[in-house]
Amino acid sequence: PVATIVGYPRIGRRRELKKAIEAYWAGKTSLSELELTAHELRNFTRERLVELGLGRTDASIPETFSFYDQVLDVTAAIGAVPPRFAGFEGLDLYFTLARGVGDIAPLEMTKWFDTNYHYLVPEIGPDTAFALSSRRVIDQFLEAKAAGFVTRPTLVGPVTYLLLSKAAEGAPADFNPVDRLDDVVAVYAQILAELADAGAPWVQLDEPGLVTDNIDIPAAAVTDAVKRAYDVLTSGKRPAILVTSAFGALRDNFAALAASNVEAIHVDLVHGAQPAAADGLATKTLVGGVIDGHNIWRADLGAKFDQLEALRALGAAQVTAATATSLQHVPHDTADEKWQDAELDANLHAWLAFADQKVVEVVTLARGLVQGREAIADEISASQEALASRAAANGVQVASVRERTAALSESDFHRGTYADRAAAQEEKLNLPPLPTTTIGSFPQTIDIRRARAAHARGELSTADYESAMRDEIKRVIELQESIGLDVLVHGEAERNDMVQYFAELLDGFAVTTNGWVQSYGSRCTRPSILWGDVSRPEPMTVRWATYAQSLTEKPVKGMLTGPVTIMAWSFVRDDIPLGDTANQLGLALRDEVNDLEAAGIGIIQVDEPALRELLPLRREDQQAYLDWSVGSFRLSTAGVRPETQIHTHLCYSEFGEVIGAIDGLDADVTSIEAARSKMEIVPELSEAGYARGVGPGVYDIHSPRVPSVEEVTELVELAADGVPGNLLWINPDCGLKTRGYAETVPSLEHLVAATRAVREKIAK
Ligand code: THG
Ligand code: ZN
Repeated sequence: PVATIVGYPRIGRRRELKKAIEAYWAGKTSLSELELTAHELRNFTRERLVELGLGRTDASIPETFSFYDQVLDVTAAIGAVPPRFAGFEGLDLYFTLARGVGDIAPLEMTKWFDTNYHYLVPEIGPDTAFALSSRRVIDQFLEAKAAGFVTRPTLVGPVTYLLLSKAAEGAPADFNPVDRLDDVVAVYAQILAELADAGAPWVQLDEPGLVTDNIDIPAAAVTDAVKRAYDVLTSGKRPAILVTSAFGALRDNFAALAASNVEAIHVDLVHGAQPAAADGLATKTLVGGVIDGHNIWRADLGAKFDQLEALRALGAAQVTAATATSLQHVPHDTADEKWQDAELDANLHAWLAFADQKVVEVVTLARGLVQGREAIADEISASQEALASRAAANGVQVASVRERTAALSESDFHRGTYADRAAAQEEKLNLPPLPTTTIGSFPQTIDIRRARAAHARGELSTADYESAMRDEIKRVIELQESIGLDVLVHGEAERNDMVQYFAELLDGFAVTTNGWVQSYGSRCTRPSILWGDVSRPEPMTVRWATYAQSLTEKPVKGMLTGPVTIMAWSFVRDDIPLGDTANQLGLALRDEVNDLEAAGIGIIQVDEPALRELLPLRREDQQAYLDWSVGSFRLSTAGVRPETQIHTHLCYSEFGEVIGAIDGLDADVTSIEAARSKMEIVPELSEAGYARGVGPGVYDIHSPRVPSVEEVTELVELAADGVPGNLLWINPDCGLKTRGYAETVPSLEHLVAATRAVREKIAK
């Protein structure tokens, strides 16, 4: 095939798969109904891809359906099931691996490269037994064949699979999952043989793991693993093999693959430079990943075609066109969107490319490769005109925003010394030792969701909606007072999603109606689209915060989402440096922070749960990222007086590379996840030089379990051992939005009781 894609969204244009899976989990439908929906969705997808221009019978359509996750699919296929799941079978085993049941913990979930997709981490030990255990990949090829398609079965490749695995509990300290490569490859070889028997002309093995810097394994060992794996896989009965990369350059692994007997190598020319010529290419197909599968912008087809022509100079037998990554990271189709503002609607439809538009781009480039550049001259001009219109459009470059960022100076990023701030804050806030608080959100009840949905449909007036939200805020304030918390929150009833809420209120953003992207399993988000220069037309949170503050004598925290997190969970611009957008957002939030302060809010929290998420994959790129990301946070918070206390919240317990950056944020108080790791983070933070307020989470909100007073006391004492009393805050791990009141109230009561007990002990 001359045109192909690495992968396609599988959740369905209207999230059909999500709904079918959740109905099955809820016991509302049978397994056969779920299988039928999935079958129909797969055939619909194949038909749609043919309609968009991919070949029906030339193996250009990749089979990238998954019921939950592509890494879990391999775990199921090779039977790499940890012993605690013994007794489960088939799809029930599959979903139990993903979700756990009772005391059986699910596989851990973690981010897939630098996307917002999360995969399930395999647990591999020296004794893990591997055997072909699920034939879904073969069955789906046959299903396609029965419907008149010849498609390309796809699996996460063996090297990436093991690089993404963690050592099973009890494995020796020097064990690495990659040690099991030969055993895993043996099962892959069996799958390839069965695919060949089924008549598959091609198979795709995704090896994005080859582009990243690995902490545990030197690059040379990874390249050795590539050689070993593909030596074995190319020696047996098999379809032709396409190895895909994605998310960066293959570096030395490119030469290793070129020297191997695989038939085709995919290179990501969006996130990595063109590889150097290598021995062995003369017999291979080079698949040029030129269309970005990770953003939503329409491409300059002329520039992309240039890249493909440059690739031809490497002397491969054939060069073809493809996406740089799977399209699973973008929504289905811009045709499903209609923006209220007519000018914005016309603009975005001309500028954006979701998955379906990107398939058409690839198909167009492929036609150029076959018929010559002239044959696609019209499409190239149209794409360039769209880009020119975007560059010149209202709102893309806003002079007043540019003037403000250009005028920034070093002092805009700095507050006074922490010692001065701490003294001023102590005098102003007059809090007890070990102050108690929560991270910000309270449970989003069904009534709140209903009110928001009714308001969105126009069935509930804005006045009635706002009054319902004010009632909820009042209830949450009274509840926190009765529980005895020291620093209160308004509970965020008025917010749908912590990023979308701000995207709707800031200039420069658009939100979508159907632009769902899978986050993990059946869960999706609708990333906002950052298309123009960002500014804040008017205050966003001030009236909610001041209303809440008017109801209580205790301090109410102002709650904002930080610039890095807003960017991490949106589709960002590709026409200006990320750091420029970060500063625009930093200034917009700074205005909000300053307005909150002026309105009498003495504590303001700016959450950055995604600070670590956006960290680049390559070490050489990380420092520059940390500089602008930390800078934008400081910009947003450095405009306040010393007595105004700045908090931040981070959502993860392993800081790794970003621990220094946390200190760099210069927040007065940092709350972090710590309950599950038994406060390990407390000494790590102080070793890294952090010596300001810290709120290590003392109860795990990710579980519905109510922790006992004793349990919480133990964690509070542990934390108190590592942090001076005047710096320690007591709070749950994370926001309470996803919990119910039934667990939330007793858990917080236990938190307050435990804190009081420890305070008394310390006083003695
Ligand atoms: N907001 C945004 N992006 C995010 C998160 C977020 N990305 C990373 C992280 N959090 C992902 N975690 C989740 C958790 C829950 C859900 C999605 C991603 C979720 N989604 C609902 C669903 O799929 O049913 C839909 C939510 C909605 O209606 O908006 O539950 O917090 N922006
Ligand atoms: Zn959190």
